[in-house]
Amino acid sequence: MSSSKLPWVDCYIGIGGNLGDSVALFQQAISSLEKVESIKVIKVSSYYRSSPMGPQDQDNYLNAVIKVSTCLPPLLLLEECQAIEQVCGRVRKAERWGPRTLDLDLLLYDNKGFDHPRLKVPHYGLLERNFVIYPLLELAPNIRLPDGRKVSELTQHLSDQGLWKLDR
Ligand code: A4P
Ligand code: MG
Repeated sequence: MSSSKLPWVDCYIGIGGNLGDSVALFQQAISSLEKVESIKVIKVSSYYRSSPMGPQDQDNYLNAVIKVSTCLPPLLLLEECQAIEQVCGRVRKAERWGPRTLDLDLLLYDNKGFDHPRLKVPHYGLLERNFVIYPLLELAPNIRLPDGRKVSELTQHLSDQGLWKLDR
């Protein structure tokens, strides 16, 4: 029975990668999300090429944001995302912010905040990363943080340097 399930809520997932065929891996990840019964993919932002944050001796990234609706609680949504990362060839290495095939970060879950050892929402890097904010605001220009602050106002001076929107 579905009575134990939560109501459907909107969530935003950041997607990034810089190893392998990133466009194909993004498509694979999006189709994998669509196949999960408790997740509906609502909209995908434009794809952006971005210069790497962290170690500079790695390729540019491809980034985008996916809006989903889900009845999964946050930790189960994270686990679905991590399972998809694995299927798409993600290997976790010791190097911080090193190259990766696919990274799925849970940016926002409904209008709620979570602080759990395995999950912090909003994602800790949300407001500082142009490769997250520009695609997010493309999907949801009026979105707010759980504390009510408007994301577009908090990031209005965030430069788009090192970020290139791709034609699709
Ligand atoms: N975790 C906690 N909160 C969250 C959340 N909101 N969403 C935990 C996802 N995971 C969350 O993540 C480490 C742990 O964070 C997880 O086990 C989960 O329980 P990870 O994906 O295993 O490792 P990571 O991604 O290497 O670490 P981190 O610090 O999350 O890195 P970021 O922030 O994902 O940054 N440059 C460009 N241009 N574009 C990029 O997309 N990405 C990174 C990685 C570096 N440089 C980049 C980009
Ligand atoms: Mg990550």
